[in-house]
Amino acid sequence: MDTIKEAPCWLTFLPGELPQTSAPEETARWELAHAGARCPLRVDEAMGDAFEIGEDGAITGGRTGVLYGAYRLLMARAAKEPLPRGVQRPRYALRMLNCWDNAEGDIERGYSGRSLFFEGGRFAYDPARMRTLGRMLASVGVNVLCVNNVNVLGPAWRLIEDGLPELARLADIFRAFGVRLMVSIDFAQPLRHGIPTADPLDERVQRWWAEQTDKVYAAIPDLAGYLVKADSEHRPGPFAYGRDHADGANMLARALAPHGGALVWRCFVYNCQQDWRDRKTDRPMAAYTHYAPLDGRFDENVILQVKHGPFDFQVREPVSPLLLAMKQTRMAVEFQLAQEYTGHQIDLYAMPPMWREVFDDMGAERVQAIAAVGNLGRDENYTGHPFAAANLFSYGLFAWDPDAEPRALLSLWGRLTYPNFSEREQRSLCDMLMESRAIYEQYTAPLGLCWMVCRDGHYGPGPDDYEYAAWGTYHRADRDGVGIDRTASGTGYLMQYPDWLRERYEDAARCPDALKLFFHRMRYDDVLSDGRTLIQRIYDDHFEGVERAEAMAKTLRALPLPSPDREVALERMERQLANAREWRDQVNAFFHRYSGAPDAHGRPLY
Ligand code: GCV
Repeated sequence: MDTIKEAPCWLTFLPGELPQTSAPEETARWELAHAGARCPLRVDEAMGDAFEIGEDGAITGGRTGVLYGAYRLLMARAAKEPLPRGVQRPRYALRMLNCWDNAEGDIERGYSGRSLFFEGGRFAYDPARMRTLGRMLASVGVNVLCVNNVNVLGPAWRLIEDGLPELARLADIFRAFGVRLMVSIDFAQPLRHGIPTADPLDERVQRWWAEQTDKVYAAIPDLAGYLVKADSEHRPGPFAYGRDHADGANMLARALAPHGGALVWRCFVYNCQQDWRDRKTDRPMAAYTHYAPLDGRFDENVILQVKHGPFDFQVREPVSPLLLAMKQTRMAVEFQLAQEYTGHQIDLYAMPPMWREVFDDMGAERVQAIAAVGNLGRDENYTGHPFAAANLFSYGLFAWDPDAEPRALLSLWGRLTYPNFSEREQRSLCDMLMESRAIYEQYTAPLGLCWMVCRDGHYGPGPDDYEYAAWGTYHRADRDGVGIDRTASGTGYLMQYPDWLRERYEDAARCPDALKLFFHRMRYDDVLSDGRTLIQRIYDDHFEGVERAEAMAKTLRALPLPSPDREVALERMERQLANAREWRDQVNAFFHRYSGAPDAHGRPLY
């Protein structure tokens, strides 16, 4: 019998012993019985993921629905929250977690240790940790787990070939938690089999994918599908054969269709070999330019997965215009729980307030699925910083119900994770998380400017690190001003938006301050809505961001966090403070040297 030493993260409401079940409804029964809850279960297969908790505590639902119902009931009891009433149905059928784990055991943009799944080119996992992960995911409703990196590197291509028996064993473990596996595949995989091309319109290629996919489904009949990164950052794709992405995606989708699998095709496609001297190519325009004209050409089982902003998970971006453009295509929005540009799970950055903004602008009905890059790893607490688990927890519940309020999600996480806290302590933890993103934003790149991060690893400041590089990520700061005009008179990016968003951003004076430098080029002495000049606002934000981080550190020290969370969180907070000060001083010095403007309050500029 597998047991875990201590209930990790928010799973404090479950016993340490782990279920050894093989189907979700059995897991539901096991969890309820072991938690001492006498709740009858009624399985109504037609309900799928949905469930209803009756007045008498009976749970009715599909095979996965009863499992979600069981977890919600136990969570609500532990957090002393009212039980959800009426039928609870997830907004999206696919609530996906994309892990960027490499077969060699490292994780691309991973900040919680090595891979939970792989080591040395093969599967190497602790079955108890897999079951714990299954529990974590199912408890918040995540139902698809893509185990390997979208950059299919090293031996990862073998996963759907001789790696199938092992993949099938892993799928068995997760099946008990209603979690279906997905795999990232290499578009050029047929080239490994003596086929001289990966052209999606070539019959030999189509046949190879159809036959290989039959073998995959013979091993794992409920695989959720394939995830593909093509023609992006040097990955192979249909462009090499003069084909477009509808040709590429549909070819794979047709191999999956007989098995009910989804083909999830990422839209992170842009020119990563740009000349910084070129002022006409504007990277945020790329995804819309490639995909919007293809609307209506994708097969039913294709889902286009689009990053929430037009760049790449920056601290603040507007919603991607592509998400608003394709009305005849199934779409998924992609978030990144791994804090690549948002503090590496060292600095605090709770994401729900950002998701709320994206959904408020996009509208939940614009997408048919949701995905997030995972923040998991082999660290004892799974997410590096114990508070980074709040992002995984909240993501699952948000994917289930995108109308959820950020504060409610974070507060539920806090109450489940630290049941020893008083009401006051719960409130200060929640306040801290709720303002963590705003604080991080204040001490990093100003007002939606993006890309002032250190190029080597993406942690810490590097104001000019991306300025003369090939990635299409420029701020164009000089002695007069900073930013790129993305309106009709500039690059024209703004024209990719529907009218109501265009109107929000197009006038520099009325554009919200938070995105001012995303959309406009401004002079340092331009005056913002609050009467401050741009340069003074940059200085003020950076000083204030550090002061607020210091206040957060004080709050953290006063919380009765249990060990080892306390030691880990305090040590990371010291690193966050050092990082915040470095950002403040480098960004302020950078703009001071260009503008020559003193700080109105005489604070040190270097
Ligand atoms: C998986 C960014 C990251 C890459 C990542 C890529 C993507 O560019 O830095 O590590 O690659 O996004 O989302 O495909």
